[in-house]
Amino acid sequence: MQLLNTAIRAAQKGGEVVARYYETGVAREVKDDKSFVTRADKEAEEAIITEIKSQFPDHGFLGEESGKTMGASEYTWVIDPLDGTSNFVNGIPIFGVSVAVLQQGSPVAAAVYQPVGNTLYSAEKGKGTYWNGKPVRVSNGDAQHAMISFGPGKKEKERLNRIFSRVESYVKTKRYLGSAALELAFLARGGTEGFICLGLNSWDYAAGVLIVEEAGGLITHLDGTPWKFGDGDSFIASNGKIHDKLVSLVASVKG
Ligand code: 2AM
Ligand code: CA
Repeated sequence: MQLLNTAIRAAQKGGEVVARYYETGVAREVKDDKSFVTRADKEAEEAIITEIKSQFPDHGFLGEESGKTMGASEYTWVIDPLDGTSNFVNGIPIFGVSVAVLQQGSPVAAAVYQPVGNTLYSAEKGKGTYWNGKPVRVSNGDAQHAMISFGPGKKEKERLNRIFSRVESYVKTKRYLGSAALELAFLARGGTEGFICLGLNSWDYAAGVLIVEEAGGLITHLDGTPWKFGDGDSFIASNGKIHDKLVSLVASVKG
């Protein structure tokens, strides 16, 4: 519980920083000013790490900004202070702060905080997923009525685009939302039915994957075999019900 509370508090502290930058920076002006985002990122990550260190001074860290610091303990905090950077600079409020803690390499507590709207998603291993403090589960929606979102594709943009087109006739709606952490959280609370991701960085999804699994969702490799944190940056996450459908759709698109 102390791990979860710290994850939540740290994500909210980071969120206060990025929200302040978001509100004071007119999107048009910050769009071409990379230093604005860098400052927001750095300051938010510092606020997050300060909060965690006040509770757990010997834990390790892996942050998008500060890189990896090994601690003396079995716990490592994986932090993305601003997930959805492109949305942030374009004045689109789909961005969040992602904080997860790994125990021996596996996420055990997680928080994803969306500052605009003050929305918190959290999960603790074996204890379920919470949306603003209320327990939530993945949806029971079938493929025909599904909304599926997609990660950025990293080095496999063309393949991702082909998959994006391929699912057209099998699902109701498709989205690139631009924040993997939030997309996993949206799936967990039943807002969407799936998230297909071909290459991310581990800080983008460390919190989100626990939030999905604790909400009853399923995450596998692209070929449908079991996936766990540390297995790599490409996976299919879903409500479980449409999982086989997504796996077969992805398989039908040649790499
Ligand atoms: P970021 O905002 O922290 O950069 C966008 O679809 C999602 O993918 C976000 O989670 C974003 O994180 C991440 N992302 C953006 N560009 C990326 C890249 N080149 N490689 C991996 N992940 C990326
Ligand atoms: Ca990110």
